[in-house]
Amino acid sequence: MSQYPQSKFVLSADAPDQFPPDSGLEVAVAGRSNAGKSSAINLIVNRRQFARTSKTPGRTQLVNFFELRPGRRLVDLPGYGFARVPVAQREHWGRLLQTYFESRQSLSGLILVVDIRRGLTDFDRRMLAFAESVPLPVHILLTKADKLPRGRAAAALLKVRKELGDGATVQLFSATSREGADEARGVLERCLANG
Ligand SMILES: Nc1nc2c(ncn2[C@@H]2O[C@H](COP(=O)(O)OP(=O)(O)OP(=O)(O)O)[C@@H](O)[C@H]2O)c(=O)[nH]1
Ligand SMILES: [Mg+2]
Repeated sequence: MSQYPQSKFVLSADAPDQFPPDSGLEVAVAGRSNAGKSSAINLIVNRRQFARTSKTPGRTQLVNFFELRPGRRLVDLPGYGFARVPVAQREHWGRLLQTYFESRQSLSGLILVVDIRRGLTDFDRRMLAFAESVPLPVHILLTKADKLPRGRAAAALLKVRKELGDGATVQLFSATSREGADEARGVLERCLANG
């Protein structure tokens, strides 16, 4: 059963004036296109195809708001770094994300989803710097951990942890093997507990 029986999709926004009321608290999920953001949300909420996943990068092109329970939300952000998107659209997403991060009062944490086989990319580092400037607590899900042997997954975790220092927390995660779901839920709930 879902840990969030009251969870439901709220709306998809293509412009800031479509965002739902900025009250309560919410945690945003960001990351490169195709990293596994929507899959991570589905495992955390424990509902299949709650957030839509796809093999085609760039699937989530809107800011999708989900309510976990009254006044507590999870936000699926459009993936960044997908090259085959027209420049105009990429700029539109960029502005949308920037407005979201700069104006959203209820934003209380960021979950950054990173494909463990790629590690942190420059896009991710930019996102981390941005979160630090807000400031916003960041938790990284090194996802698709099922794709690596245990030893290499552990080494990847150490490497990212070293690079981050105290700047953010990081864990192994897999939407396929369900590894790390409880840990991620714990971090999410701590972010949603204050206020
Ligand atoms: N093996 C494995 N595959 C995964 C995992 N998480 C996601 N995938 C696959 O990776 C692809 C992309 O997953 P999504 O969750 O749609 O990724 P996303 O980050 O939401 O992508 P965009 O919304 O397009 O930016 C899909 O084919 C998923 O099935 C995982 O933990 N393990
Ligand atoms: Mg997605």
